[in-house]
Amino acid sequence: MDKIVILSGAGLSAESGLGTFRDVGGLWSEYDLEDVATPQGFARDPALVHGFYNARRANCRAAKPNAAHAALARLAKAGGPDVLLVTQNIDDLLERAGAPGVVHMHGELMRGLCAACGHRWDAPPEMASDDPCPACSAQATRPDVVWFGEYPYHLDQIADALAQCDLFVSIGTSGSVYPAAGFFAEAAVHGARTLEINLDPSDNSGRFDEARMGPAGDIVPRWVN
Ligand code: BV8
Repeated sequence: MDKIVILSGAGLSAESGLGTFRDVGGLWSEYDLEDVATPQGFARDPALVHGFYNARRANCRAAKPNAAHAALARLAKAGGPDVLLVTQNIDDLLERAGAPGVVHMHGELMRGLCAACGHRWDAPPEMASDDPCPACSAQATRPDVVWFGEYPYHLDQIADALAQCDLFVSIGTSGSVYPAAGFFAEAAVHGARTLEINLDPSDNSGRFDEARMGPAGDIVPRWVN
């Protein structure tokens, strides 16, 4: 079997009702990214940021995986170590669809992080800064997500996979946030074929070997099968 790396973005979860960021009416049209997705914004107003993520956590709990999540879960289960699901998304819909080994490079909405000791735990529905850390009791609770200016998670594991894969697939991302947006070029330099599945052209459309435009819920199951 080909070794495949699949990068997903907010468009993968759009048909599950979770907002994207940069589409019309997206999250960045309602909130200023600087206020809710940077460490500086969190330092200025932690309650605003926790409120932003508590609302998204409630939406996520109410959402259901869609046909694209289910198809990727089937592929990852069948492919074992040859298929790596890397996601920019912080929702847990791929896991709830049964996908194994999902790599959340921008963190996970359903986890809390202690800024004092680094402990991570399953987030309660509503999280606040003064929630005591279950490990060290410090009141330094933040969402376990990667904000702008912070280092994404699992970059070494992702770089190794990009260097060895035969096929790189990008699904539901505008290709506007780095380093994720550069992964397709990294894979291509190492000889991989590249495929983009997206509703609309992204920042890097035209630089992929192949593109299939349309809703992930239609395109991904057909591509997987
Ligand atoms: C970092 C938080 C240091 C969690 C997010 C070059 C190299 C490295 C860094 C940079 C660089 N240039 C600039 C930077 C800095 C910065 C950056 O990229 N800025 C941008 C704005 C220019 N990057 C960082 O700060 C990153 N960290 O750089 O560390 C470093 C340096 C070198 C090397 C390594 C590290 C940290 C970035 C993470 C920020 N955190 N979110 C959260 O709240 O979720 S980013 C945020 O945007 C989300 O994580 C999201 O995943 C991400 C990308 O957005 P998309 O998923 O693409 O969503 P979007 O709405 O944009 O697009 C949706 C797409 O879906 C559209 O194309 C649409 O057509 C499509 N679609 C819609 N519906 C459907 C669909 N497709 C299919 N079917 C549908 N139904």
